[in-house]
Amino acid sequence: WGRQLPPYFLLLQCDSKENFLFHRRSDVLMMTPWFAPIVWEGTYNSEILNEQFRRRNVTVGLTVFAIKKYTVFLNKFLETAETYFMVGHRVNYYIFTDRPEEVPKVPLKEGRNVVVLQVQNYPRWQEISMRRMELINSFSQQRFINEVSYLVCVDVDMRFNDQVGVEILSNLFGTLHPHFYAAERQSFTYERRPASQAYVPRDEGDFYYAGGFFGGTVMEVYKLTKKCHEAMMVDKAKGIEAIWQDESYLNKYFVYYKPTKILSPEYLWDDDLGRPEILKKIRFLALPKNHAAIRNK
Ligand code: 2GW
Ligand code: MN
Repeated sequence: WGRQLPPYFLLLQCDSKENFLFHRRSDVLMMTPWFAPIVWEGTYNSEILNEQFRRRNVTVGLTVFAIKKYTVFLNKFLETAETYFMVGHRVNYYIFTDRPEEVPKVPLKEGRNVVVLQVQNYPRWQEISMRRMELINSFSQQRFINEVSYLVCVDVDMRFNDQVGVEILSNLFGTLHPHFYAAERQSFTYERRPASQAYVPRDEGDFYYAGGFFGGTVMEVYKLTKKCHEAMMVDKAKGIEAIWQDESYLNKYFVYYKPTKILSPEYLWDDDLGRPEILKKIRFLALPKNHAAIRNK
């Protein structure tokens, strides 16, 4: 049964990394003012977390969209996910695509499945990106709710590069955008036109979150995607599209429905930004893409 814990005052005095309860960093913010943990390497114990989630026999759904030429990203994405994503846990990959025949056959470990979901293509790339909210929403209700506990919703033009495990899971989580994790609120690229449903006033907003990595329980992701999709439809009817498409609506949502956990930029990095000392791990990395060649084909 339980482990033997040293007395509390010893923990406070103890600076040793040998101590299995020593998990803190002084160089980064580890918790929001609403008591949501911010996940950085060195702030948690994956052995304990893995035990907790294994005991619940949790299944995690990873949603990814590969429309048109973006199927080229699937092979590296899936291969690296097999190495680093939720190792030792049950995983369903949900691949939304208009080209099911281009989904590569990647060897999967036990307890892991690929589910191909055929969807239509939209001519505008902005629409492809934004319609993800609608599709995740409708499949959450129809399917995901019966198959998985948590959803992780990510971009496909990425590779896993280090462990992404159950430390990310919580009711509702978002990821600090790699360009803005150290920036001031004034510089966040929220939608600033009051006419848009994604509008965030200058004196509101806590962080700037990335559109390419969010998730939570199926119920919370259902609620998030519903609100974001509805907001997009209101804007569309008025001929407005938010400055960063789905990312803008996501950021609006997180201002008023605050995430219960936040992932550091370790979970969505771009090497164009170098590799600052603060990053002990780079877990999920943007692939360089030839925009001209891959877009609007
Ligand atoms: C996207 C832009 C231009 C031309 C095509 C596409 C495209 C995107 C496509 O042809 N097929 C496709 O499947 N996608 C999906 O949309 C794919 O899953 C991709 O990862 C996602 C977002 O597009 P992406 O990754 O090219 O745009 P980023 O990396 O600049 O994404 C950020 O900004 C987006 C909104 O502008 C989203 O918020 C995204 O989550 C952000 O990471
Ligand atoms: Mn991307």
